Amino acid sequence: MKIYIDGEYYDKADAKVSVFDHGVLYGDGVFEGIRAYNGRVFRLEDHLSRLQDSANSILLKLPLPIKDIEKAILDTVRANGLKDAYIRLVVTRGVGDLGLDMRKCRSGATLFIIADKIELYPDEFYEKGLTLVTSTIRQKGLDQVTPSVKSLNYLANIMARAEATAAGAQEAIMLNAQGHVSECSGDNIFFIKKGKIFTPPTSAGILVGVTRQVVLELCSEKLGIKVVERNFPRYDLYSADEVFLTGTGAEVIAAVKIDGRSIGKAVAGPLTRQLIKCFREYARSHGTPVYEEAKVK
Ligand code: PXG
Repeated sequence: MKIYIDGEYYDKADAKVSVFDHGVLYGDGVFEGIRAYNGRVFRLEDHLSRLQDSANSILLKLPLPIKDIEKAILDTVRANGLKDAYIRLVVTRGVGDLGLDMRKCRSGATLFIIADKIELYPDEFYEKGLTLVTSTIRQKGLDQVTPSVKSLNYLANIMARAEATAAGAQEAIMLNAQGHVSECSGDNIFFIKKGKIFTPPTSAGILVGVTRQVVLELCSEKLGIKVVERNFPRYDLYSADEVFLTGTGAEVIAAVKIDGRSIGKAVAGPLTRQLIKCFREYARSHGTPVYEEAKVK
């Protein structure tokens, strides 16, 4: 495996950053998780634009112009000879001293890129659906570093996911301070009731998922269904016909059990199945080509 760090490639064992990097000392940095399907990087522009927005929001100057970061991503996938990949891009504040002051990180931000094979939910989960529990950990408020910033501070999400695992579930729902559903530890959430689709708005405190955006587009353009972005309590999930999650790793996947309640018929419902199919077809035929022979549709 070849890992990109600040313009150089390293073997896995040698791919290291300093213990004085503020990414390590304070979780001071931002990241992206991106997928490549069959030699094309999916929604690369959307991921890079979110990276730029996250960086701006924490006063972090990216070490390279976006065009050069795009090239580094494509080069890294190519250097690893991958067609289907999970790409983790991380920008840390860089090497500083043992203090919070970001001005001490004089060498500037560090960018590293890992391109690896993808680990997915087993196929059966796409038929049977996931089990969710509500986490006791609240989503960060909008008066904190907003959840829309994909920052290196993922502890709340990690602890929420640990609660799900301890309860025998795959994902955890995070409520915001108002008690509204915001998102899951690593996925956005949607529900379907009487043919209408609902999802929390950005103002509920969510990561504005790239997959979420694609699903909004596919619903309106391919399925002719409008998605309503509004706040809702857990009750709406419990009484939904279908619930599904979206994320780069999971794509689109049904949730059929929530806090011990069965949702709909307790298997992936018809609209969710249609969306899974629609998303898969779309994701596998669109994206930025990594190798010359790949053609953009
Ligand atoms: N909310 C949170 C908190 C996330 O971390 C999403 C929503 C979905 O966003 P995208 O842009 O991916 O549609 C995420 C993304 C993993 C993994 O390894 C997690 C994510 C992405 C890729 C891999 O669990 N989370």
